[in-house]
Amino acid sequence: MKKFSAILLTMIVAAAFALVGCGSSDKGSSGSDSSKSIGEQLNYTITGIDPGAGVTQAAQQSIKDYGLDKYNVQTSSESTMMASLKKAIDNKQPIVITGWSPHWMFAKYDLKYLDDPKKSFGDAENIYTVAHKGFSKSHPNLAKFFSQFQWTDDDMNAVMLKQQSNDDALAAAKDWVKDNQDKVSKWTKGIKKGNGEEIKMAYVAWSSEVASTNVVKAILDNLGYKVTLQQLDAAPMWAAVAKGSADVTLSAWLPVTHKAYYQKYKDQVEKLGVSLKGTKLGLVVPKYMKDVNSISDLKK
Ligand code: PBE
Repeated sequence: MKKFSAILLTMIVAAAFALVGCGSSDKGSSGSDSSKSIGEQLNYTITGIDPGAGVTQAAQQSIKDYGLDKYNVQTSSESTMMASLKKAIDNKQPIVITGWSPHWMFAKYDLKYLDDPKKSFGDAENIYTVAHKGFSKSHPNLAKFFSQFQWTDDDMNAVMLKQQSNDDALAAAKDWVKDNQDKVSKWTKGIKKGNGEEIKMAYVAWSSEVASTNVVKAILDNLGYKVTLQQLDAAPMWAAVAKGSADVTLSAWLPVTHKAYYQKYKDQVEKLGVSLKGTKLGLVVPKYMKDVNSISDLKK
């Protein structure tokens, strides 16, 4: 009899443990478990993009600058990072990503940049149009166009949002070009029409660059040029422009983000202009992460 009650007691205790166990795993699947530290909740992971992106290097630098010793930057691609962000937001879970502006993420979600007093992510910078050296001599007309092509955050955001709802990035860009002829006519002022002349543009599959590159293709194709686009990772993209297998890129963030690439190739390339002023990079979190406002808060 004694033995039987001992078994019964064991069973009750086991059942109770099982219930508690269920309860805590429920907690894990929705919302954050606030008994854990911020680092534990994040699995010590900064969700990032491609290894060749400047923002990836800056995130790695921030780990050093702020002593986030246990953290890692998980590299993937922008689309994978954005899918992880969506999933975290759907479940109201904590996440920290490598963000930048302009980007459509800020129109779609309630997000905030983490303060970066140590400037691991640098200051505001510009997006440059960079060509293979000698381009402005061999293509003065197109070089003039590129020097005149400068737009704003709002313009780029409008194109990025159109491209979010249209899988055909070029069709979305053409749409925007059609509706913004006042702007286009300023960029094409004094530019001669092309005669099927070919130009190769290289870009990286970042939303900001997909937007600018397709808009320029739409405009120049309309003018009678034949623009071909080549999508590459950041390092081969810079190499392609340097060696001349691509003519031009609109994907050069300077002076900081692509500093290493520019230093490497500066004798083989030339700047044609600035297409957008005042960009920003940083670590970005959903606004519901109320206790995390600066990069050093990730240590909590
Ligand atoms: N980005 C978008 C790039 C430049 C353009 C911020 C992801 C980078 O980090 O290299």
